Amino acid sequence: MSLLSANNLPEGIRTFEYDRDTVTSGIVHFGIGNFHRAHQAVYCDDLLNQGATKWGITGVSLRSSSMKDALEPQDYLYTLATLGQTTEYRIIGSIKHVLVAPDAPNEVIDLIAKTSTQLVSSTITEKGYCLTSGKVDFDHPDLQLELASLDAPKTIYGFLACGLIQRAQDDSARAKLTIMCCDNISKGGELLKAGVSRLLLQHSPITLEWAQTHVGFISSMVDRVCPATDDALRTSVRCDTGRDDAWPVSAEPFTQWIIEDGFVGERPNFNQVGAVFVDDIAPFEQMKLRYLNAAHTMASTLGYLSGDTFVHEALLRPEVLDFMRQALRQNVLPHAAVPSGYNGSDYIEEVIKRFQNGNLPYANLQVGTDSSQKIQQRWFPTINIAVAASANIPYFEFCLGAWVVFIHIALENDVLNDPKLEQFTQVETDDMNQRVLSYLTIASANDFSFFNQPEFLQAVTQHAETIRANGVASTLTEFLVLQTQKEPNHA
Ligand code: CS2
Repeated sequence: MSLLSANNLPEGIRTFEYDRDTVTSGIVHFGIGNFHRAHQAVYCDDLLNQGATKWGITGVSLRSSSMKDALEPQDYLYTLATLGQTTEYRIIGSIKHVLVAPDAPNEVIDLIAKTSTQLVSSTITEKGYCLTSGKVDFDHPDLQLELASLDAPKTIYGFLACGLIQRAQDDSARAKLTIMCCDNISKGGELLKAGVSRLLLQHSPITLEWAQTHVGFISSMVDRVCPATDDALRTSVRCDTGRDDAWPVSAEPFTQWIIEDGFVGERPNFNQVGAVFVDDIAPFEQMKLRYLNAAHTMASTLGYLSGDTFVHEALLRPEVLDFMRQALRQNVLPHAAVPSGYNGSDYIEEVIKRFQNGNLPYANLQVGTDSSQKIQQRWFPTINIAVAASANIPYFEFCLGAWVVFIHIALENDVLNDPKLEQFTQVETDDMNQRVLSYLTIASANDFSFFNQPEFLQAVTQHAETIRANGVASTLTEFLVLQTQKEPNHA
């Protein structure tokens, strides 16, 4: 079996059509994970196929060397397996190199400073932004270290600040740079600007001044469901392509990229390969987070408690499918507008259809990873709006109760993967009301006004108690019977 290469591929295996030796890295991307490799890197591969050879990618890993270690021996090529009704394979060549920031900090800084770099983007997951209640938390230990000194940057903010300080030595138009967030967070570009600006104010006010005219911070809405890679995928790739790929990636057929058009340097023509540039990104971020991502966390939480491994298995349960659909229709749709040209009810059905893809092994525990950070973006804003409007949101009362039970059981099973793991383990009480208050506080719910509504919290506790005592299936069924009686449009 030969190592992955783009030569002599079997019939039907698509590969790139450009000479990789002519490709330069106009893009530096923080967070070379599966999502980036199945999303932005594919749009870049399409651009490179059109001859725009300056839009290759150098990846930066802020923590682990595992992706570099896996891809370097295969010259950073990898296989994308698109899991529709059939599986389609494609060799992606847009990633030219990967740096591991802790091992090569100066190379990372030099790359950000290099004027041939025109775009820095990020998929570092919610926890990578050091947020509390959706804002950059400058009390975070890593940011405290960087406020004291930029000699050893640790966060994306630190590396960007160091790179801009170096880049600011060149005052030309070539030095203009766009920094783009590609994570599932609201106003990600503004968060990047806030973190970088605070460090520049501390360490180089002159660079902060320079950045006002030379650096643009933008957000984007990214969408493609991409499961974690397992040995089953590696085996499929080996059998179907005749190549060994150390770290292939799989994804659903659907892909979407909406980009805030605030570029200040050169702008890759992503709109020529399926992305859309918009002036106002907020409606798209809101639709993605409060419909798709909110539903993903609902389905995966109920699915895990039901004993299912994957999201599509959970949605084979009528009670889970009905809950997710009605939660979106009854408790999200009235409080979260969708962009003009979109229909919320249609979007809900499209999301459900995508999640029901039985060829897409997306694990409930993968969605459950970092859930203390995710629900702040996905659930809390809608809850806050509804509670402030004195609107009933029984589905959020239920799924928040289910989330509390998920955290507790995942802890007992030693499978909880969350940046607040230590705090969760320190909650030792038999009182469910206390557990609810403690877990929600750990998830920063106390920063939201709904946390001061005792009726809401009592309902959450009651559901948590019943789910813990009777199991999720019967509790969910009873809940839905009640809701069906109350909701004339519950269909
Ligand atoms: C998922 C997202 O794991 C998760 O939290 O909800 O990664 C989701 O698959 C993507 O946002 C889909 O675009």
